[in-house]
Amino acid sequence: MADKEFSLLFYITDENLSHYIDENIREFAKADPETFNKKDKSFVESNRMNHINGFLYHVPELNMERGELVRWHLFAEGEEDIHAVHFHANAFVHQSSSENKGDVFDLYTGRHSTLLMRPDAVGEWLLHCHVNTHVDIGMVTTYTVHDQTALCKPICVSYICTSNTHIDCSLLGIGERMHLLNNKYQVKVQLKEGVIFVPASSITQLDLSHNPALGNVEILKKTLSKFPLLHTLWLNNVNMMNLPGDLFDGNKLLKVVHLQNNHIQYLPRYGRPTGSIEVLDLRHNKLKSVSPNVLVGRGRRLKRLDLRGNNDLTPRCLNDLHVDWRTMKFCVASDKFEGILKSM
Ligand SMILES: [Cu+2]
Repeated sequence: MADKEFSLLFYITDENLSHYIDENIREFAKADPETFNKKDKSFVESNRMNHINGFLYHVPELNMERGELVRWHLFAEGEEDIHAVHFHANAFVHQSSSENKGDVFDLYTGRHSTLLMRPDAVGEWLLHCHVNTHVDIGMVTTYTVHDQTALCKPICVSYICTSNTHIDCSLLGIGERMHLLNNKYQVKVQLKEGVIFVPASSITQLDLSHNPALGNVEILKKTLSKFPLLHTLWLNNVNMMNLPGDLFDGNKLLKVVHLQNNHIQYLPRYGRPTGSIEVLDLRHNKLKSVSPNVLVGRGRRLKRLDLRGNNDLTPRCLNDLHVDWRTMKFCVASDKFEGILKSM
């Protein structure tokens, strides 16, 4: 049993043959049908409607969920012709004598076929006939793949072990997350068995990504100070503009920090924030330069620095790096300059 089924009829309707042709000439061409040249080539062509299910350019309601099984029943009727039905972004499987995967299906007039699709590309995608003279005048639509999980109300995912508690709150909205951290800075976790409160002071891994409120340094500092045992921290996509030198002062055990997709332009001098940090993930920020002190500063524990996707970093900046290779095991720079770093 299919999760969803759609039937698409590819049809060319010749309105030159319509009983209403004279009426249409009178109303839309503002001409006298008795004297009007009905054999005019462009007039004849303009009355050939290349449609799907009777619709030109857009078939409504072609909505589906990511991952569900979709059956596309394709039919072609009318004039003898071929339609090359092209699905953008998602492939289908067609069963004939064997199983074939593809994204274009040749459909002949008078035939029908069923294609199976399990869409995984979310978005609004084109679906059209590839025959130029068909698609140009209407044999085209879009279909939309929704992501149902995005519509669900998310809850925190928790992994609680005796020595290690990981709360993943990256799917929550701002308001929900602020509620989550109550005044005592316990984290409220909804489990199947009921609600439990985990003291923030016992949490070692915390994912606070996608929370723009944390782009405010004061809020971020206050929040982080309640998690003294943090070992791993995710702060991806939080709108962070800079990385204050004292940001992680209250997190003396912090080893892994992910700061992807923020707007950080400069790192603080003296290497202070990397005091205990061993892995610093700064992918896709706006870094203009990296101070050597960040790499060899106090602590000297940094083992992995990931700078990929910082396309404003210049070769000169990277040449100025005095990487302490005794401790630094791995450094990836902006994609453009990877070669320079390797040769250092
Ligand atoms: Cu066609």
